[in-house]
Amino acid sequence: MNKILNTFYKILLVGAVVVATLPIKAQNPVVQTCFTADPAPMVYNGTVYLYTSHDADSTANNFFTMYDWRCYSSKDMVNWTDHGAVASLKNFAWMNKTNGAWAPQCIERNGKFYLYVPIHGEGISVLVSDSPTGPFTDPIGKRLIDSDHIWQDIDPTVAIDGEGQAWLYWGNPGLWYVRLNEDMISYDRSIGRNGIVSIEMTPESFGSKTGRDGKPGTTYTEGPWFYKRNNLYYMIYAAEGIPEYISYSTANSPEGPWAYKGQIMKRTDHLAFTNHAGVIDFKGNSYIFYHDQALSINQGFKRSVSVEQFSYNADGSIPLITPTKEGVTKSVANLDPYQEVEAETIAWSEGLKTAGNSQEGVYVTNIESGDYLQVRSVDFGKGAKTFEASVASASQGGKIEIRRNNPNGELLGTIDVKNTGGWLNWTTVKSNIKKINGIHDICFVFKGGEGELFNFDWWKLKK
Ligand code: FUB
Repeated sequence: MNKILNTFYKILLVGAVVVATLPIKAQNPVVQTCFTADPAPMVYNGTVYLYTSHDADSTANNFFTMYDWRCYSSKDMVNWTDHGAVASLKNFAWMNKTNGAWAPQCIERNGKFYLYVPIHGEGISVLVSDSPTGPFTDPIGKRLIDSDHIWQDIDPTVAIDGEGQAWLYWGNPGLWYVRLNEDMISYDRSIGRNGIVSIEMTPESFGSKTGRDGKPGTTYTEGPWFYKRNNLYYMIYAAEGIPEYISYSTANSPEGPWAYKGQIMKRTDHLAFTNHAGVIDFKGNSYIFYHDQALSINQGFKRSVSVEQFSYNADGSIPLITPTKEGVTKSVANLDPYQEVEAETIAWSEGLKTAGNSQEGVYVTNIESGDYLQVRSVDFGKGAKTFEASVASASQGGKIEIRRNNPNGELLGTIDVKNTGGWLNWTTVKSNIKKINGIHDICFVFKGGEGELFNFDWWKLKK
């Protein structure tokens, strides 16, 4: 993937050279180190956890090639920490699918985290963890949704209403729900058909379209995102297709009836043939996550999650939102560089990959000369004297240049990395850093000879 990306980023880099003293403005897509799709943001404890599906670098059989689910987190909406793959198809010992890890959603209840996942062709299942970043385990050893239409059982979305009732919606091209029991891993079998309620799809509820068979239908296709805000229930979804756009409906009750409200993100050129939205409020702002194909240059099975900030209208309606390259440029918190900062906390990067998971540790890898990563809104306070980094190298090593704002910005310091005897043989290296105070974006620019230089685990400043 990186070599394709390099061409894309070279265009950005040329731009960066021209505006060497300006910060990099592009924040979309959110993740540049791999392909991500089907965003499912969760706000918990002052942090946004962004769960995604994951399009593999190598597409098999010209179809979705998806093995695991990933998680990223942010306290500021511009720097995202990579927690790696937090669950995968291997979590489900009872089935033997090797592809089909589609759109997830995670929710917290009573200190436990429930990750609802579809496995294409195997219906919807649930995993549970004590931590938002896993490890997740399978609490029931079978699929959760016991339906007779498992191929249509994709894209679970879950919310807990004001009375503490959890509702799980899902489906393509139908829309179904269950009332989850308090344990979040079973549901009330007394309603609908063995607990599953099928939503009536009417033009009043989901807009009208003429189907490929010439028959009237609704615009609803897939990717529902269900939530409550100010006493109104929202159902955001991918509509029509292909390509899909994003529409929404609202209701006064979690069970409907739903009223169609129109489009909120139109089809545009750099979007993929699918789209899939997740919406949150965080630190007083509203954000919509979606996916596009910007990193893969128009390959619909290699998608990337992007995000836009938006404002609800006074009546609770959602305006039409334009997907942008800039994304969210305003951070809602500053980053403290005097604590260890994971190297995989990235606002923007070029040429890099990450490896590992949050249990064993995630680190930045695939570092070659000229690659860089940017971290935004770093609060230097009254200034630092020293920069420290944890690195490992089985090759000749290289250098980390610490630059202000962008890869060509003012040089604040340089750190030498030597061979440490192994790619996971971590050592802490140090250098002096020029004293600057206040809040700045910084770039780590990696320099050296041919091939991979070193791995990078964390960094920090010292006063
Ligand atoms: O990512 C696989 C599928 O594509 C999802 O389940 C749908 O929502 C669409 O995004």
